[in-house]
Amino acid sequence: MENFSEWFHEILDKGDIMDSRYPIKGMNVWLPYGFKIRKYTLELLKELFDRDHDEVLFPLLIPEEELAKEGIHVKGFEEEVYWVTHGGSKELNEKLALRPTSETAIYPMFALWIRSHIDLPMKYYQIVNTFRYETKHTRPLIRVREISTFKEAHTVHATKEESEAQVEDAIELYKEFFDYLGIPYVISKRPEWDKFPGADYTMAFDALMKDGKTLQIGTVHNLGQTFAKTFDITFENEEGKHVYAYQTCCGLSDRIIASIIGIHGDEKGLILPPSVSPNHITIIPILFKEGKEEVLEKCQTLKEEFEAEGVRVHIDDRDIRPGKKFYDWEIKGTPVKLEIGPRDLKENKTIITRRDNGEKIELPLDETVIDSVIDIIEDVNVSISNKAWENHEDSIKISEDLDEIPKLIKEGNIVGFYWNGKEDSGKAIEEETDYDILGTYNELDSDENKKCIYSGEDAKYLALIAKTY
Ligand code: PR8
Repeated sequence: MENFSEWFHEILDKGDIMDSRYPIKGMNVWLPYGFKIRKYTLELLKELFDRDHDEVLFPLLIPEEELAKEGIHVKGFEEEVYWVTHGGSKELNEKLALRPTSETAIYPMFALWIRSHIDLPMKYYQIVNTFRYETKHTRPLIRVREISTFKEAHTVHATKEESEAQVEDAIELYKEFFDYLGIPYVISKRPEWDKFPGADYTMAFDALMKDGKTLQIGTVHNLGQTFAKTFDITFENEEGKHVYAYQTCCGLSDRIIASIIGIHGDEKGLILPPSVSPNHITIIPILFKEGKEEVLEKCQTLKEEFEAEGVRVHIDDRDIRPGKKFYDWEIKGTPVKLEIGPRDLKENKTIITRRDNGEKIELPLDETVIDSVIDIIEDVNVSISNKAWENHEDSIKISEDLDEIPKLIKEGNIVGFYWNGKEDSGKAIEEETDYDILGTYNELDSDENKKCIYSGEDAKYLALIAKTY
């Protein structure tokens, strides 16, 4: 894509998704169509979390004392915290932070709630806005200062093994979620210098956008006992001893919508996966003075028949040229357009246009049309996902030559390389290539006999490097 950034902004604007002219940098306004995509995305995610998590809602403000308690954590967020210092004209006795994330809001309460092993595991999630005074270049949905849709889950466990199993479960949950959206990803374990402040380790999902840059679209953190020790989260185990709990957390943001746009879209605009598209079908009536009533009536009956099958339908009956309607819904990425004019009514047919591949399909306008269109919508979901995964897999290259890495990344690839896992060689690889290590993809068996691309020592991992957002 020629100029991804320009294209992305144009889609946000013309697609009625987001207005980025709000007069605070990094804070944007959700527009009606974008808000609907957000709503359907959240519904899918909530369904997954609700299987074994409970939803809660914590306050936005965190007392300075709590935020500062966990040393490594606060250091990681120090430069990113917005502070509330006044109530009216009166200076507050204690500064209050706008949550950059909610560990230090939630964990003091966990300490009050958790008493015994029977209270565990405890699995909560909340969907809130968080605030981070990002110093890097801000971009709507991608890097914002108000993350308006932060989905964070926090879990507490009796044993280390259970917390590790929870990390795996959260990864499975994310996979299921991104699969609904047809978003391809790589999963890697972040290097020590890039893990979440306070975590034992961080697992991250990265998606490759059309400009060849990867976007971290979700993370799962094993927090070990670090926060439990800081916030005194203990429980009485089966032997009657008071011991510290183990914790995990995971988080997703508005970047989910950014990846839907940036992965599926094309030159003509958005291509929405039906799973989160506000309308699965947009009906475009072709209206002339003559036969107008009959056409609109047919559109309405069809809408009701589709809706009875759980299909989301919109009739675009605006008083403008059909060509303009086609153009608008192309930008908005509605999966299927269905047109009906007086002639179609007479001939008992309708034309369906698929947004993903532009295919036009003529269908008889009889009792078979509902099932036929539903099949097409399902096929769009699968095709979008397959196409995205094919592109993604074609863009992962393994290299055993350090000098070749920048060239491969410039061509839009994520590059796999062998690494001894040591920080000094990792940092040197980043410096020499001028790109970022995403993390380790998998651990190598010793009989694979691979050498570290930088040091020549025995490699321990296949790791990934890319141009990141
Ligand atoms: C946590 N605590 O906070 P995380 N704009 C848009 N998206 C962002 C931004 C930003 N400025 N910063 C981060 N993200 C843990 C887990 C509770 C939940 C997105 O983890 O700091 C990134 O996709 O890794 C990131 O992976 C996710 O939020 C979670 O943030």
